[in-house]
Amino acid sequence: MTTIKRSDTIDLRSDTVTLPTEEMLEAIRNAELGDDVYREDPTVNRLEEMAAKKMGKEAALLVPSGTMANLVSLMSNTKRGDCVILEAESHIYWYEVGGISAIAGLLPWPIRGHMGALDPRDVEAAIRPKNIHFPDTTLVCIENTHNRAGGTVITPRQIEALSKVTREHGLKLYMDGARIFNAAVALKVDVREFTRHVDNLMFCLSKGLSCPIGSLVVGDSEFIERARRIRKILGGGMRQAGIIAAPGIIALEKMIDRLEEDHMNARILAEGIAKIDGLYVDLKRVQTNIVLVDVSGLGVDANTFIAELKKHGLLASYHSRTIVRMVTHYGIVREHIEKALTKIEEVAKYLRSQADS
Ligand code: TLP
Repeated sequence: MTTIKRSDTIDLRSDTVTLPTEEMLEAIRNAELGDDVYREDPTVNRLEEMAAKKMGKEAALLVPSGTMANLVSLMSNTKRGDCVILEAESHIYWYEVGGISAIAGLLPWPIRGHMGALDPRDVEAAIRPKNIHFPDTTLVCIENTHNRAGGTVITPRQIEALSKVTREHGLKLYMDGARIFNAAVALKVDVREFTRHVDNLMFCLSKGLSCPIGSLVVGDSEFIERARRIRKILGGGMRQAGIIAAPGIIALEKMIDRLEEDHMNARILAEGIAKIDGLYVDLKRVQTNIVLVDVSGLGVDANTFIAELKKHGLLASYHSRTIVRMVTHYGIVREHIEKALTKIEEVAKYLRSQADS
């Protein structure tokens, strides 16, 4: 049984809007609890063990959000003042309120990737040599799937190529794997194909996997011990966190394979939009559950288009001046996609008529 919002509005702003399943709510109610700062919450311990095993790493740590997972990981992989190479459109660089500098005290060194993927040669060229003037470059971050690139998958082979460079130069390789299961489902491979070449990573429970809260930081035991202390410094040490972990266990057991449905819906949505006059979708980028729609052909900006969609009961989010983002997720079924396409078509027609008059 599923819990779906009783509303006619179709919400494609993000997969973060998903609601927990009935089974998750039941699991929260029945979870065995303890104080997790003392490491005595059996449900949290179980989820962390499951997550580590699934990712092929030694240990894992539950944190409240993806943003905290990235911050804890940045701080656990570096020392203050270090230089961190990351993709110029990455979530860490764009959407985390500058925590990388404001809290972790790091110098972000952005490099533009191709469809979200960093070129190992660009990374190698960006590593600062030992020099009195330069900070130490100690970490490279990748994002998989890549949100702003349109949910694109960074392949295991691309990660392996990057890891050769990071290993050669003694740097750590970290993956913001907020949507790593979308990547695994898209390529139909075990998630460990993506994790084996990185030193550590995080993934989110609260996006496509539909949990209300939670992300996991995963890596070797020493790294996770550091991460546990840093989580505490940041105020993220939680007590009876089993109420967060319980739905997380269900997510790992039951919500991964169904991501395929979100990917199929995104594809149908993207192909439908691509046929509408004045709208453009780069279909190569539609590899998982995100669709980026360029509305510049209608002569309007993204905010105008989003406001019109809203009047028709369809919610989408802002990506950039002329690009609108739509994300498919649990709770959105094929019928919603058909309805969404009708609404988008109506809005496009209206805006075209406005441009002509
Ligand atoms: N992304 C959200 C917004 O913050 C943009 C979204 O709607 O897509 N890494 C990646 C790749 C993410 O997409 C997000 C959330 C995070 C980290 C942060 O996770 P939370 O929202 O749990 O802090």
